This record gives sequence, C-alpha cells and structure tokens, in this order.
Amino acid sequence: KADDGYRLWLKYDPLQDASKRASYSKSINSVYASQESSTISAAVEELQMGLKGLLGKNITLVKSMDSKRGNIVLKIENNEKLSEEGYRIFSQNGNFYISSKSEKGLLYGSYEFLRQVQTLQDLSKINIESNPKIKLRLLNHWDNPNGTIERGYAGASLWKWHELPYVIDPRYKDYARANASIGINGTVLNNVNASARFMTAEYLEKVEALAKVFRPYQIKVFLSVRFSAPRNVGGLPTADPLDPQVRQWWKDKAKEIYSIIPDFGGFVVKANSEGEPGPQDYNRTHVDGANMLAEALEPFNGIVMWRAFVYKADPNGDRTKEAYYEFKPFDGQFHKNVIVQVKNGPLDFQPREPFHPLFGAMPQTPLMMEFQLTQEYLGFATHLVYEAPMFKEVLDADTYAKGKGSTVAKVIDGSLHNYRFSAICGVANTGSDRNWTGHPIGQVNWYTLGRLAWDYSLSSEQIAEEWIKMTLTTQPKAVATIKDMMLKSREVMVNYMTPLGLHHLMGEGIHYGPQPWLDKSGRPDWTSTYYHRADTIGLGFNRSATGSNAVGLYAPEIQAVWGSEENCPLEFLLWFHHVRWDKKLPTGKSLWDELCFRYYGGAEEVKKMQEQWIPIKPFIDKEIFTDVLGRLQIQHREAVWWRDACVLYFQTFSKKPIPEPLEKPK
Ligand code: GCW
Repeated sequence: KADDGYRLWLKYDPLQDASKRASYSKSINSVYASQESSTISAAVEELQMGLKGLLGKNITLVKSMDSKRGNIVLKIENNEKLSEEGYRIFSQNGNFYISSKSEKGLLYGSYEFLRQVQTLQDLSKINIESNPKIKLRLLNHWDNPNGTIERGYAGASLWKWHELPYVIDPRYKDYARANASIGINGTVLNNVNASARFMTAEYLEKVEALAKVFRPYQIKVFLSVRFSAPRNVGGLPTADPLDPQVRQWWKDKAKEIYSIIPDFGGFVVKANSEGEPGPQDYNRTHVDGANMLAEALEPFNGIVMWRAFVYKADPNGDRTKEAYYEFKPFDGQFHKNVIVQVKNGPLDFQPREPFHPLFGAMPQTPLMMEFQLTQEYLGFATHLVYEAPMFKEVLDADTYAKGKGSTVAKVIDGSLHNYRFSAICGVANTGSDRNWTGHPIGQVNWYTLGRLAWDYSLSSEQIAEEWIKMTLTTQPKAVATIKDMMLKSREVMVNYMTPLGLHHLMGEGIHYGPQPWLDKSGRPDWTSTYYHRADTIGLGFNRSATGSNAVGLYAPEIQAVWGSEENCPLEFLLWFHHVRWDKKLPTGKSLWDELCFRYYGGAEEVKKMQEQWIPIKPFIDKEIFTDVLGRLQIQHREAVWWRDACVLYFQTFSKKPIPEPLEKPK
C-alpha cells in the first residue's frame, strides 16, 4: 500500500511482525469507558481506528465491561501519584486499564497504549505511570494571514483563513490528533511578526472554528499579538502601555476574545525586536508592555509569553549579550501570568550554540524554552537532521545557578526556582505538503518536541526508535541503520556547516547555503564576518574576558571552562575564542588542519549516509525511500558546497595548504 507520509507516526498499517500481531489480537477485544466526554470519545475512536488497522480486527465499544477478557478500560480515578494530565496503564485479570484523574490523561494514555502496540512492546505485564514534566507544551506557527509561513519549507500554511470559519479542512483534526498523540496541549496559530488582524472579530471567529476542532484533543489556541494593535485596528492614536485608553482597549479585547473562545490560552509577543512595535516606542519597558497585557488576560486565566529575542545592530557590540542585559534587570517585576520565552541559545537557532545565559539568571521570572523545529539554519527541508541530540544538549546543560546539577531542564520545568508555571515551545516545521514537513524525516523533529516536553529524560535513541517503528518500519536491521543515520546527523551537519563553534556563516537573509564572506548590504550582526572574525592570525569571536566577555554572563564554574582557550571544549572553541591558525588542539592537529578535517569529514559522512540508505529499500515505503534518497543527494552536493566555500574562503586568511590526504576541491 502506497504511503505518502500523510499519516505521520499515526500510521496504523497491519503490524509487520505476525506473531506479535496474533498475540495482541488474542488479548484485545473491546473498549469500555466508564464516562463520556468529547475527549474520551476521541480517545476511544483513536483506539478503535488504530487497533483495527494494526491488528486487522474490530475492537467494539462496549457499554459495560465485557465478561470475556480483553477489555481496554478507560477509567477516571483518584491516584495521588498522578498529576492532572498523567496516566497509568496496567493489566489485571486479562484486561488493560488506562486510568487518570481526568479525561486528559485518558487521552494521552490511549495514545501511549497504541504506541506500545506500534513499537511491539510486551503488554502482558504492562505497568506505566507517567506525568508530564512541563505543563504547557506548545507549537508556535510562524504562519501569516496570506497563507505564507515565515521560515516554512513544507508548503503553505495549514490554516486556510479565507475559508474559515465555514470550511473545516479535515486536516485540522489530523493535526490535532498528531499533537495530542505526543502530548502537545497548545498551539500559537500565527507568526510572532504578527498581523493586527488577528485581533478583529472577523478573525477571532475563524480562530474559534479551529479551537472547536482542537478542543476534544485538549489543545488550546494562543495568538501572537501585534503590540500596536490598538492603533492598527482599534482606532486609537497610540499603543502606549501606560495610556489608560490603551489599557482599557486590551481589557475589552480580552473580554471579547474569551466571549468567543472561552478556553483561549493567551498571547505571545515579539516586541521591539527586528522592527516589531513594542513598549520602547513610547519609552516604556518590557515590563510595562507585558504587564499591561497580563492584567487584561488575568481575569480569564490567560497568560502572556513575552519573547526575549531582542538585539540591536552594533558593529562593536556582541549580539549574544543583549537579551541578557535587557531582561535580567527586570527579574521579579513581571506580572504573575507572564512567562519570558527564551530561545535555546543567545544568537539564533544555529546548528550549535551554548545555552542562553538567561537560563538560571532569572530566578523570579518563569522562563520558557523556544526551540526551532523548522530548519531555518539547518538546510531547510532538504537536509536530514534529527534535532533531539541538539535539544537534549541544551536541556542537559548545567547552569550552576544553584550549584552543580542546575540544568536548563530544571529551570524550564520550574523545579529549580519554584516557578509558578512551566512551558516549552517549538517553532513548527509543518505546512501543506502532503507529508506535513517536506523532508519525510523532518516529522521526527515535531514528534521529538512533544516527547521531550512530556519527558525530557527520554534519550535521543529511544525517541528515534519509537518514531522509526511507528512511521517507517519495525524490521530490526532497518531500524538500526536509520537510527544510526539520525543520531549522527546533527554532528555531521555541524561539521560541514559550522564546525568548532563557528556560527552564522549562512547566506544572509535567506539563511541557506554558505556565505562566510562579507556582505555589505546588510546589518553588521546579520553578516558572517561579524561572527567568524577571520584574519591572518586566526579565527573565531573572542568572547572571553579579553574580548566581549559574553562568557562572563555564565556561572563562574562555566567561565572557568568556556572562558579559557585551553579548557574550552572544541565544539565551542571559536564561539568563545579567537584562535591562532597554527594553534595545536587536543586532537593533535593545528586549528587549520582540524577545521579542514571537519569540513571534509562532514561532507564525506553525508555520502556514507546515502550509502546506508540504499539497503533500506525493501523495508520501507517506496515513495518515502525515493524521496529521502533524492534529498540525501541534494544534501551531499550542498555539504560539498559548504565545505569548499568555507575552506577556500578561510584559506585566504590562513594561507595554509589543505592537509593531505583530504581530497582537494577541483
Ligand atoms: O530566526 C530569526 C528569523 C526571523 C524570525 C526571528 C524571530 C519570526 O530569521 O524570521 O522572525 O528570528 O524569532 O523573531
């Protein structure tokens, strides 16, 4: 049966393993739910549809527990060990129980049950207890009202604003199912470079039409708001957050929104960043702006996610320090329903960045994580990169804010500083392409966000393995090969794009392909030369105490390591130091030789990935096989492009030969 990737990891084709299939079929007969609700119905529908596909057997919904064994029982019960969304799955006397305090947990537990079957787990002694580690688990869509997606590489927006609220694309429900299956419980529908239109009654009605589809799946909608909306669509002369009319306008707007969408989640705001309007336009602060919106939403339990992605064009400054200076002084001053949304690194979604220095630095302000699923700087939808290792690297990083073990994960789950709430989001990589993400393997990055948001202690290996088995194949050798390709893919990409701590060498504006040379048309901090600082002496941005001292924003324990050229791990070397071309590195090679070695090695690895992919053919769907193969060919060409552009450009400074036995560019 042909598969175009539309069904994502909710692909319920008959299990390939016949003996497992027979044993599951024998032990599962019917579903019984002790209560009714639209969410419970959604869970039951998914179990029936999923098991019918996987086992080839009708699973009937029964009105009372079937005396024959093999019931799946969905049951609300008070279990002290479970949080509101948590669940327990266990087997007893030949029946399976999915229990939770609420319908939410029953929904998540049902998807977990299906995942157990899809990944061929032993159900006979199943006993799982699971609670989400982070409360708000969100996607951020950078989707515009005209259907385009900023930094989107998988087609147009999923939201057909011109058809809503009258035409409901069936895809909206599939989107909700996919999210619910990985525990995502909120979605920000529109771009942070926000159109004020979303604050009009016309659009709010469209938003409610989507919210209605998502509701049974426990997904709340949020909107990005344009700070100047009171002027743009409210007819006021100003958007000054301290102006009483403006404050009233937002209060009325909040009331209107909640009268249309009673479970509306809240606002995301990009203010005074990259030209977007904000409180500073009126000599007010981030706190003035965020608190005004927070007070408007507070009566309805809405929240404000105020983004910390701010920087100015200063050729002599260091962009990676700016958010820290703009936000840290406000710690403790934000209203109680404000959360500050921080990107994983201090620059901008590079293949590798150290964690953002704000994590651990704002103990009195809940901070949330913003990851980017869409591959803006990671080769768009043509390069294969599995992002879990990159996300885990940041989540596991130690801030030392309260001594050893103060990981970024503990900052954002709220436990380190006892935050009022916790949240994480991923900038979505979805679009109208049939397979949702363009690159078939890009789907796993969406899957990963949900799984890590639920439980960041899951390993990259486990997430990869689950996803492969659910989406591509359960054939053991094929699973192992695909997993190997995925697990190394991020490091491979770092090597052919920006090894050793290099960053932002991408084509200016488009952020695709190499452009390490000077581009005079743009801002200094959008230009590669600002970041790599290549000269005849060496390479890298000196952010140590003798340079911009960005390293000084981290805890002393970190400064001691990253701040010293001798101790700094190679992956961050050129992020923090300007290093001599002939400097001997711990690998035994000079900086120049190591740089060449990595660029060449990275490109070579992509070729190996192509070779690894070929024998997978008999085990996966033809369309997906061919699609990935073609994309690996593009990726290899482009890895070579990256290698040659960067090595040859840097060679004009190093004046050193490309070491043997590396193959020389022709
Ligand atoms: O990564 C940069 C992107 C912009 C984006 C901005 C942001 C939505 O190049 O396209 O704007 O970050 O995160 O606000």
